[in-house]
Amino acid sequence: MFTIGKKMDQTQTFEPTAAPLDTRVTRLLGIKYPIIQGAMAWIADGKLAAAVSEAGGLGIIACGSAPTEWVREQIELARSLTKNPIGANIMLMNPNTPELAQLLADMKVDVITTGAGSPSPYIQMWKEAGCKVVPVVASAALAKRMERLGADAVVAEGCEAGGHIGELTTMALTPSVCDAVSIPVITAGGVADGRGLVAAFALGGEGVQVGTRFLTAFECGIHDAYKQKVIGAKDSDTIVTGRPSGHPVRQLKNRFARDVRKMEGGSDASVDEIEQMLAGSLHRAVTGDVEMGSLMSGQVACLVHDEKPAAQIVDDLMNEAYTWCGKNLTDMAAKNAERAWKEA
Ligand code: TUI
Repeated sequence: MFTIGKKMDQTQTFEPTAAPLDTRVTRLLGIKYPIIQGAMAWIADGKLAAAVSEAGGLGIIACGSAPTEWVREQIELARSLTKNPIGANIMLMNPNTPELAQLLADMKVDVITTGAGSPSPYIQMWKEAGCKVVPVVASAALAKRMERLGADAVVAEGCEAGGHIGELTTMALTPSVCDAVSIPVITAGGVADGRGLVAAFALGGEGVQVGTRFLTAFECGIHDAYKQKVIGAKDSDTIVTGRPSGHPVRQLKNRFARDVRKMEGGSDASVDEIEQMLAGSLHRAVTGDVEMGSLMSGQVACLVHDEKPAAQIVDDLMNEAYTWCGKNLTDMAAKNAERAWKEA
């Protein structure tokens, strides 16, 4: 049983009901459900990660561009809140990556995910420290390279996702990556409910990574104004900035995103001016500036209608998926492990 405080003066109890689901991903990571919480920079801290891990999924602390000491504290916090495995994510564009990579190895974090680049230089060190290594990839070519270097699984992230994205949709990317590698593939980008989980399994996935749905978890510390923007979003309310610079980022439409797009679209703004505008934009959003902050979010914000405990988000995802296709989920996962979907 979980006791969850929504606000300081209010507690709710929540009884999880979903049966465990056995897949190669749950076995590899030592978790009950094949649900990984996406690493959202400035957002996914030790408290959110611990709530997801305690609920039977895998919570991930996003190192983002935070100082090394903050990351250490969040790992310690998460470990004080749950005995279940937890993960940490390194965003490889961060210049502090070598120091963070060493910290995660020293602290023997159960699972390390990476984004926005290739973690090749660090995989061996992490494996030697006993960490499971799960790079996020946006192409089959990178997935293949990661498998060769010893990755335990990959997250195939389609461009429906929020934040920094690649080019391919989830619908094309998951099966393409499954055809390229034998290790388990975890589908990300566009998954916010049980239908998304079933769809991910139908594409060959053996687990899902879910980010946007957790933005409105009670344990997610972003400003309420950001949460309300996610809850109010329609399917057409996200926009991608950064394509001209080669760093595309999906976020909710607001004045900031429109201004950036205008500057990118042939105005006289210099690269420096655009970079100045981007600096601190996610932090502004997280602290409540919903007009001039970057409200990173996936397209599935349109499927998020309420705030609830992380444990309930996990439980709902599983129960919806079971309602949709029951025990077939276990069979699909087993067939996906064998890449056996072409057999009768
Ligand atoms: O990393 C993410 N999403 C992120 S990181 C982030 S922090 C940020 N803050 C401000 C500006 C920009 C970013 C916010 N969202 N997702 C994982 C991901 N990785 N998506 C796509 C990729 C990816 C793309 C290309 C991974 C590898 C890659 O190519 C590397 C190679 O060498 O081929």
